[in-house]
Amino acid sequence: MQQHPATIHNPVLRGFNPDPSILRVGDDYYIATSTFEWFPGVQIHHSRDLQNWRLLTRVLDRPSQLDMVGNPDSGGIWAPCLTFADGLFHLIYTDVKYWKREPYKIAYNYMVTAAQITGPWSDPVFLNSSGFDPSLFHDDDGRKWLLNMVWDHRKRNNRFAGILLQEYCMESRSLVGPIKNIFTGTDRALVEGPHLYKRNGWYYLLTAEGGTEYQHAATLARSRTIDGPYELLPGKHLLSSWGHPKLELQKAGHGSLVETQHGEWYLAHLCGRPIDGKHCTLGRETALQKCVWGDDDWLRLEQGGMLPALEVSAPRGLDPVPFELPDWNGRFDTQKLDIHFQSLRRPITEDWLSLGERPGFLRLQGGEPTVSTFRQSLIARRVQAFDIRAETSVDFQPQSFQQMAGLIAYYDTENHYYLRLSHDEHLGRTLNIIATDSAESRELLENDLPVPATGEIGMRLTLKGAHLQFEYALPNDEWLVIGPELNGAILSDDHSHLGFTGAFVGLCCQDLTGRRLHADFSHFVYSELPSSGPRASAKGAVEGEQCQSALSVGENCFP
Ligand code: 6LW
Repeated sequence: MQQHPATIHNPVLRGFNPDPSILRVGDDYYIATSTFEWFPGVQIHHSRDLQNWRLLTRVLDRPSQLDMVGNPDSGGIWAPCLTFADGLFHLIYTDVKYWKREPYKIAYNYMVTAAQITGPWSDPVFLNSSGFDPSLFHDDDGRKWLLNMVWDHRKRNNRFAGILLQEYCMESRSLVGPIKNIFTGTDRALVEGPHLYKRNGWYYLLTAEGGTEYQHAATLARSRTIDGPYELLPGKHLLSSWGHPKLELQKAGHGSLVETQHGEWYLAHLCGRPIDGKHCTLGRETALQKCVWGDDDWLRLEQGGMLPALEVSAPRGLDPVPFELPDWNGRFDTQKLDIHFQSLRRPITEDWLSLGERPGFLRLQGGEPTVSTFRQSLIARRVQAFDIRAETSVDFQPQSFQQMAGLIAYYDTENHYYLRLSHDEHLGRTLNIIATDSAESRELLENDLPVPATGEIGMRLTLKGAHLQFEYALPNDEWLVIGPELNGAILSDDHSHLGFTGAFVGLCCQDLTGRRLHADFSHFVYSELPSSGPRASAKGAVEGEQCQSALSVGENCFP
């Protein structure tokens, strides 16, 4: 018999998995996380013990549910809310069409439902667009309530103007009755991410505050009536890492609660692990904290205080249930893409990606350049460890400098590194690295590197903390370094602008002539290297010199 491990090791969902919405149905636990511009939308992980998690499914997988062509970077799916009632899973989410510039946001809130977590999920019901982070609360009298933050474009200092509450009618599939602002938050400000719970005659409102960076927090308030007034937890915040730069889990906040079969409570929450005190290449991740109810009917972290713990007591009475995870060898000799791959903004369809046209190869038809927010031919997977390697081999016969294919380390359209094979009028087939940093793109090698006119070219990249290096291999030859060591910290939420995703590695193909020339890839192997951890990569973090060791823009990251 297996020994009961006593701890949950955080983060439980490593790499870009923010805004967790946790749910238990019977003996099954689910966490839904935001996916932004990556398609399909809304990632769902599954567990039976809160310790072992597996990526189970993604919900919004057809254009009638989600069409993100043209959506901005870090737009798309923000903060889903997953609940279960009346035999149905309900998933509420925002599709953000515009967000970066003041003063407006364009954010549409929708609901989809399904009898099974793996679908099929319904087409969306439009809810409202008054603000983002919608969630649904099923009261014990059968009524349903929608909450969302309200965005006030008028006010310079408090655009996050509070949490709206309105009743949702299942029969008419629409919002009904008065709209009330039930909570305007604390002095941490920027209130968002509401979730409502009921226990012992109290309504508990859990919100996120402080913005989704280092000042982030989860705030708890309660009321005897659903529409308030809400009184604050003594100490205001259930969770925050702010002011404690030595903590491994930074940015702790935006969360949701679950009660186990045996009456224990856990908070699933957002966190970030900077590689150098500032930059989170793994994006915002999901961790769990155990919580306990006091005699005063307030919920607090089991460890006391509001700081997130790296190791947390596992639930009582739940035997560990590890999953047999499918082990893909990286070769494209299957008919189905590995679940970890996602595309940008549009679904994967045969008109740009095929596993069947050339058996044993993934074929990509050349699409738009890597800066496009429309139709890129790009598939990639999350980076989920600090030190990783990604390797491929590409068979590609470009006839024009406008045709390119290769291996990409991608944050968004403004920040990525791309080792591409292309064509030069004088040199024939050539390699170069295109660095796009803060929306400026340039070729890193002064002169393109010529390679033989035919044959597959091996490409790989190694990312260790903030150090990124590309290599290439000619047919039947060894790996050779290409280009300088690059600053991997640009592939983070914290580089040139606030971003919400995380680093990806993947394959892509462009044909700017419009002729849609294809490239064939024989494999894509992603591996996590040993000794991978922020402490290994960022000496400053161990010594608590996080801000000082940050690259260039460290100011204001800690109090
Ligand atoms: C999300 C908001 C937040 O909608 O960041 O961390 C936004 N919290 O609640 C994007 O994830």
